[in-house]
Amino acid sequence: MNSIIHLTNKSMFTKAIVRRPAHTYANGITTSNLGKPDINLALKQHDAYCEALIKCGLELIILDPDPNFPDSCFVEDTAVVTNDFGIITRPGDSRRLGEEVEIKKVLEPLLKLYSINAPGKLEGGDIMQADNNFYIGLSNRTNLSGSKQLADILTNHNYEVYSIPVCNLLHFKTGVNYLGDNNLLLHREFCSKDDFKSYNRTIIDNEEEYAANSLRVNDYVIVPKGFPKTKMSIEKLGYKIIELELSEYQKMDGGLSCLSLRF
Ligand code: CIR
Repeated sequence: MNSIIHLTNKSMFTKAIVRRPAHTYANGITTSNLGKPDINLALKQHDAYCEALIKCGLELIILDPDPNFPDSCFVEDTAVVTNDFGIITRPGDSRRLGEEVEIKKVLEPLLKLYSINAPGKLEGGDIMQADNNFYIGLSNRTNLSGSKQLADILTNHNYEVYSIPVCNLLHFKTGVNYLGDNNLLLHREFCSKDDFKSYNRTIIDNEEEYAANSLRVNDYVIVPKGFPKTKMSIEKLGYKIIELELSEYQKMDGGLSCLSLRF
């Protein structure tokens, strides 16, 4: 007999900020060894990403490319946003410092804003919200000062905050993502797995590691194309799926969540 799964959507998103990759995109930071990205294909994949967000019901704010910052399409790292307020980050790799300036201008009329200040470093890819909880990954991009500043802001807004070490991964959300309904995607090698025992954990094996960064947006979960086991596991949880080809972003260490700021 089929079971009926009731999925909730506690925080519906209505908007997203995205930024198209610039012609300098291939000069960005990467450790992937997957080769040089093709900018024309990256732009096509970005268009499909935008269409997917629109299908999920979001109104998009699409920023022009900034050739001075080859990684600036990865807007998620420049801010942490909730439905009520935002925090402008201070990117942890000096090559990305300054990307946050434009994002601040865009968010200022929309949300009450805070900022992470020096010596704090923090990137949005290290921050995961799971309902009333926020997890802050301590990585090469997010330091203790950044984490402490963010934790103070979030606790003042009545969120529970946890700081968790990230090992061998670029960002926290490279290895862990919350889908809602207590469901969590977790890469098998994630070093702090025991911190998530209270969740219904879907463990992602090494060969599908990239799909640990799948993204719940309202009624859908967006999943990178080419990871059938993860796709099937998420479908079994009862979610509707949108699959997207992201090869040109994977080449630059970027996943689904990094390409937008959703609120
Ligand atoms: C970087 O290394 O900063 C970029 N090439 C990739 C950033 C990916 N962002 C994310 O996972 N939130």
